[in-house]
Amino acid sequence: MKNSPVRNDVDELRGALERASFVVALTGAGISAESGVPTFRGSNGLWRNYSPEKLATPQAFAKDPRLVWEWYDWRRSIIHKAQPNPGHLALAELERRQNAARRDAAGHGFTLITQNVDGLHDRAGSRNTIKLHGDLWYVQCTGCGAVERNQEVPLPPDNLPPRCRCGALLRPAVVWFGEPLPSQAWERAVEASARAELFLVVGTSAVVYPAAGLAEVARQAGARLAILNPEPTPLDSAADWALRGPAGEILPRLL
Ligand code: BJW
Ligand code: ZN
Repeated sequence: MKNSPVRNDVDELRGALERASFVVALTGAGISAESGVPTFRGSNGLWRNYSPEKLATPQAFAKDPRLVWEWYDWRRSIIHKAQPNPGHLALAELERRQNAARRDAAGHGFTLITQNVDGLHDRAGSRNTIKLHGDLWYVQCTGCGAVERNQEVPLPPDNLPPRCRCGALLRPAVVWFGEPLPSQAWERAVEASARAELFLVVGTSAVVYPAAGLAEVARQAGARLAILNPEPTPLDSAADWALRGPAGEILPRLL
């Protein structure tokens, strides 16, 4: 626990951002909320009364692959129509500024780590993005393991669940509960977090691990921590700043 009270001061955080050589941002579903993409938790995260914890699992897919694909097809249809919002655009701009001003050996002054699978950071222009939970626009064969891009929206209803050329079921190339995160992405995320001077946690309930643990990795290594969220999160008490409000309003004010 920290001794100093958590601060809610955008101007002060902007100053810390300007001085930091290496900044990391961890984003969650909340950053895409203002683009019209439902978050996972909370009443608007529900789909046909199923909680994401019931659908985003290998067990749910094994039991009813069509149901799980219907959920993903619904989400893909929403995300396909969605546009990046000012929060996504501000993080892409922050990356350009940090990289122009200060570069590490690999040429980076900023790393974006996202739990999101929607691709909106890519579409906003972010380049150095680590995707911890995969990408909704790729499918993976449960038989031969082949991974390929698939942007068909909606998927043909008579072809749900979709199948690979080898005959086995295709699944979304995302990380479900109980599955390990992609090892290279995870290693890069830990390494970046441990090097961060300033660590921003944007639009995540911070209840899903190991992603939420990156904030603690950063803090233990000496980073200052800022939480941007309209609601309290379990990380707030360990943070230097907790800015309460929508990411699409706060992030542009930090630039
Ligand atoms: C706004 C806003 C606005 C709204 N602006 N903000 C330690 C302790 C306890 C449990 C575990 C642990 N370690 C591991 C576990 C188990 C489990 C877990 O964490 N469970 C907990 C839930 C209890 N973790 C796992 O299983 C992980 N795997 C693992 O640990 O593997 C170990 C292993 C090793 C070796 C072999 C085998 C296994 C995997 C986790 C995978 C999570 N997958 C999902 C689905 C991805 C695909 C898909 O999209 O369908 O990832 S679940 C879902 O939750 C999704 C998200 O990325 C993730 C996080 O959710 P997020 O982004 O935080 O969204 P919300 O909805 O929760 O929050 C939105 C926030 O936005 C809210 O706070 C709002 O207030 C805010 N907001 N408007 C800013 N305008
Ligand atoms: Zn196959």
